[in-house]
Amino acid sequence: TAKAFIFDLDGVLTDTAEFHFIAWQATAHQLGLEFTREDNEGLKGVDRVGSLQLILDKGQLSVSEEKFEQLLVEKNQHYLELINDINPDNLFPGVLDCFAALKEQGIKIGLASASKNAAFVVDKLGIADLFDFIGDAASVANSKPAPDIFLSVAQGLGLSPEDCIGVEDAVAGVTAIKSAGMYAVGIGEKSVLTQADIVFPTTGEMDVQQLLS
Ligand code: B16
Ligand code: MG
Repeated sequence: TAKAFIFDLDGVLTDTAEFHFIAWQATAHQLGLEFTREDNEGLKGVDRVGSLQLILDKGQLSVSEEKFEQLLVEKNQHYLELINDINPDNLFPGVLDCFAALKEQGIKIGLASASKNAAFVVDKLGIADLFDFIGDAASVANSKPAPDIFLSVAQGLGLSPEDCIGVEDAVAGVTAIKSAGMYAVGIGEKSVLTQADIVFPTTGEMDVQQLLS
């Protein structure tokens, strides 16, 4: 049976996607581009640089390297302002019960987010101390769908990938888990997360006992 659960952050433990959406939309509008909620769906699990590139590609726009960097900095400042007030109420229902159930059975808990703001966010959510290891998106070479972040967390936990269960809401994230050689739990729709070994509609509905048996 598994020795650790490694969680994605946005879309699994909390909904930061809404704040990313507001900030990216402001960036897009500033560039004279449209940015819809549907566009935002395509950015889930994609890192910051990749997200801006997708927005520019869709608008068939190219900017200088300096401008690109400036847009990234501005978007992140805006995003940080937007998430400044998040608190434990922003946790998805059932997350704390799930963590408690895992701890009770001696299962380790890791975090594998593509976000460079992940440590700040889990601190705001009041769950930072519950993790045995928090991955650092800034220190891995390749972002999701590459397995790097999940592998780095397994290593940080002192476990081999086969002993870990990854939990993800994004297609790129599920691919990352499978490439890492882990069992993949998808959160969302089965028809979308086709590579996942099992899918639950929400994190709160995830059956920890079933996954550990
Ligand atoms: P940042 P996750 C991802 O978080 C988000 O889903 C994605 O939309 C965002 O662009 C990415 O983090 C990078 O975030 O700009 O804060 O570094 O789902 O991997 O927890
Ligand atoms: Mg996610």
